Amino acid sequence: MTFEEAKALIEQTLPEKRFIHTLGVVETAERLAKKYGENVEQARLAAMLHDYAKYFDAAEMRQVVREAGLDSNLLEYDDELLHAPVGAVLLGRAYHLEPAVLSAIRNHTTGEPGMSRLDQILFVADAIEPNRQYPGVERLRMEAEHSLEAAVVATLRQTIQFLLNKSVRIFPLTIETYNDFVNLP
Ligand code: DGI
Ligand code: FE
Ligand code: FE
Repeated sequence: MTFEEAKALIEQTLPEKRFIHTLGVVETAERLAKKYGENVEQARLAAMLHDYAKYFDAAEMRQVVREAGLDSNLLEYDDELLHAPVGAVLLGRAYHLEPAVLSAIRNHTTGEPGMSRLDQILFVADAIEPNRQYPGVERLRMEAEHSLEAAVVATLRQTIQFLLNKSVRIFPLTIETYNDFVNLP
């Protein structure tokens, strides 16, 4: 799948506000890929597609989790978590996409212990793209300028704090990713 094909698909799949967020993620992921020496085309494509399933019906996404044999733990947590792994499964079935691109899409919400540099770039770009506005985003943007791993940790800290403040369940993979990255030198 080419970038232009992905862009046309996403423009017709997502509402305008989410498409604008997506364009911000593309721009940021491209910049980070150049800065950290990762594959720019893969970063742009993964960013364009990352929220493909964001507004899909939750019951249908839960069905994909069962039928595709995804982690059944996903069914015990917020439906917001489903769009990343389910999006990767559906895109992988419908289009020819490299495993590295599908991995970045799959891991963009929770991260994953040991995730690739491309995964890290999309994970951070999603949190800091120019249209994002929340307390602490400027600090994350600064972290991303000096260390990708530090920015991953800072993004997870922000997410976990946000979830704690909302008194909602935290998906174990989010904590596992935090633990994996926090002690890196
Ligand atoms: O899809 P986006 O809004 O661009 O960003 P995202 O894919 O990072 O999704 C963020 C949403 O996912 C946000 O509503 C918080 C939620 N989320 C992220 N990690 C966890 C989580 N929700 C729960 N319950 N547990 C998590 O660990
Ligand atoms: Fe998302
Ligand atoms: Fe997003």
